Parts: sequence; structure tokens; C-alpha cells
Amino acid sequence: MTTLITKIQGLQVLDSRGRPTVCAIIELSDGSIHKASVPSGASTGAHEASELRDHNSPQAEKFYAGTSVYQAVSHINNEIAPRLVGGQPSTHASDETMVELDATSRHERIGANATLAVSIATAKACAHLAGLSLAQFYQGQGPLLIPMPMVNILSGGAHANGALDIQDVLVLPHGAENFAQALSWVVAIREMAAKLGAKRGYVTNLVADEGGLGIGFESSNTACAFVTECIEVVGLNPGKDVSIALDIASTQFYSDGKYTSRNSGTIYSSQQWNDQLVELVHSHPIISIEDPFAEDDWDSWNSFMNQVPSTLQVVGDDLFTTNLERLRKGIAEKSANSILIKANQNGLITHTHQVIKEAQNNGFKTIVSARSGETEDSWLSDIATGWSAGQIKVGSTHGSDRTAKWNRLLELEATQECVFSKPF
Ligand code: 2PG
Ligand code: MG
Repeated sequence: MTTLITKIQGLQVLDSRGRPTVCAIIELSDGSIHKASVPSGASTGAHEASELRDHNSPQAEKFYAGTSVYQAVSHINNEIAPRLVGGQPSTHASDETMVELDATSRHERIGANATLAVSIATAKACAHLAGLSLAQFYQGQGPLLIPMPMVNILSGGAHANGALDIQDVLVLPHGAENFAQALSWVVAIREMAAKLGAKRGYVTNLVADEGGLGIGFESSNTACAFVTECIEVVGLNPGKDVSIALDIASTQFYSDGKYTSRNSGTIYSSQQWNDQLVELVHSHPIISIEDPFAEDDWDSWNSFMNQVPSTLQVVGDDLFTTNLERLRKGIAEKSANSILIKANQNGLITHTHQVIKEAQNNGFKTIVSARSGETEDSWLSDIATGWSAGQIKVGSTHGSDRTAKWNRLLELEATQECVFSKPF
């Protein structure tokens, strides 16, 4: 007997910052229930799909200071549900219906928070019908590729009230044999950073949005040296076992062609900023750098790529915003060699999948990423695995919004036929 969608309901829930977000629940005629909650960014790119919040609308909830998502929820209940209920679950059909319902290019009318919640709940329903986990559903045949974790140790920028200019100093445990070992190394480094930082008089018991330490080091250089020291002190070899990854998130401090350091107050031209970064990556065991330049400073990206070793992973996050046209421009202009994939920058699961496939087909490395505002949902781990992304970025090892994703990967590795990704 064919299984049909019997009900779709949207509701407002909270994310890890205590802000409203959208959850969609899909019920099927076999009695099963599939739900998905969507994340939300703080350092958002201008070209991202549009998250619908109730600012200034009659539905705005005063206790949420206009950030409530009742309109998005009502679009699920009153526009999307009537079109999909009664049909068979299909991500393709749901996503195309939602595109039809909203002619805007960034889901401005319906809200990308509404579309993505329905899109992912549908994917979960489809996996259930196939009798597979979401990871296996996307993977098809063969062992699962468990992604290499890229884990936040120090936070700055929009995630830690500007403690550092740059947003993230992360570690990549690329010498580990499996995911469980990789995670244990990272936890040890995170703990050592808290211990050493406290010894040096920094506040280390308050954490940033993604669970990293918001230590106010005087410069990115000092922050990188500190993380390298932590890697060494726990008995690992910087550059061999574990290397550093940076998310500069430079759109946040770029305006009128200039990059302004909040730490030092120095104003840099694109060229001067480029020189700073080239020196930084040469001075530390850094193997990945994300958003070194602002989202529309395209020329600087290409010039940087020509100066750094081809082994350095240069990642476009705000640059690409998980958007096919922007990725294609970046491939043609050799602006980067890697892309951060965030489903909510795009708004639909099938379109996000298309973007990651395009990147992989063009030799780009791919990192599936969480947002700084997350929920306890762990679909991200399944899609990162099922899409063979190779890397995953979830924040730090603190907070159940983060550990939900790490724990799901531990579960997949322990219970399924797997190989651990070795992107470096
Ligand atoms: C990023 C993300 C996650 P946000 O910039 O990569 O760290 O941050 O979700 O705030 O955009
Ligand atoms: Mg980023």
C-alpha cells in the first residue's frame, strides 16, 4: 500500500541562543512521524536565503523582540501543507512545490526557515520509507564516509562579542585513525586550552555561541600560537597529528574596501590585509582558512589563491552562501578551492545537494557546517556523511546542540560499515 503524507505542521521552537526557530513535523499514513528543526546564523552573508522573522509585523511577539517566526510557521501550515498533504513524500516534489509557491530568489516571502524545515523533514520521511538512516539514504551502496571534524577551540567575532577579530580558531585532527579518536584528541585540546588559559589569568569558564572559549587574546597570531601550544602539551604533533583551521569571517569587519581590526584599531587595505594573512598562514600549522576576504571582494580571493600553497584549503562560506551561481563564479575565477555547505543558506535540501555535487565534481573540498544558532537535531551529521562531504564543522565540544551532532557521528561509526575521511 502506498504511504502518503497525512499531516504537516509547523511550530516555533527555540535554538541554542534562546531565539525562536522553525520545526516541521510530517506524519505519514503508516503512523510514522518525522520532524526537523532549522538552525540560524549570526555572521550571515548578504547573499544567503532569507530567514523570515516577524519584525514589525502584527504577529511579532513582544517577548521575543520581533524575532519570532510565526509567519514562517503559518506559511507551513496554511500554504505548504495544503499542497503536500495527500501526496507521497518526495524531496524533489516538496522542494519544487515550495519553489512554485514563492517566486522570489531567496525564499523571501515564504521564508527559508519554513522551506528548509519541511524539506529536511521530508528527507527524513523518505529515508524511513526506504528503511534506511538519512545517511544511508543519501549514500546508496558502499560504506559510509565519516567526515573529518573541524572543531572550534577559540571563538571571536560575532560569536564571542569580538573577543578576537577573527571568528574561529579551530583544529583539524587529520592524523587520527578514526572519528572516535579524532574527537578524543579535540576534547583534550579544548580542555587544555581552558586549563592553560585560566592559568594565564583569562576567563575560561564562560563559553561562546558555539561552545568555544572567548579568550580575548591581543592578536590572531597570539591565538594561533596558543592553540599550537595546547596541541603540543597534550602530546600531539602540530601539523602532523592536528593542524589549525581559521574562520576569519572577514565580511564582519569589512566596509568601503577596508578591513578594520577591532583588536588593534588598525585599518588595512585589501592588499595589506592579504599580506597579514599570508604571513599568518606561514607562521603557524594552518591548513585551512575560511572567508579570508569579504563576500564581494572577489579579486582579493583570487590574488590570495595565487600566493598561498595549493595544499592550503581556502574555504568560501559567505562568499558562496551555498548558492550554485556564486559557486560557479568562484570555480571559474579560481577564488577558492573549498566550500562550506550550510543548508539554511540555501533553503532547500535538493538544491543544497546540487551545490555540494557541483563543488565535488569540480575538485573542491567540501565541509558541511552547522550554524552558530543550532538545535538538538542531528540531521547535519547524516547529510555530511551521506553526501560524502569529507569534513564537518559543528562548533566546539560543549553544549548539547553541538554534541548531538558529534554523538550521531560516533553512533554511525560504531554501528555501520564506515571509513573515516582523510581529506589531508
Ligand atoms: C560560520 C558559522 C558557523 P554563523 O561563519 O561559519 O561557525 O557562523 O552560523 O554565525 O554564520
Ligand atoms: Mg564562516
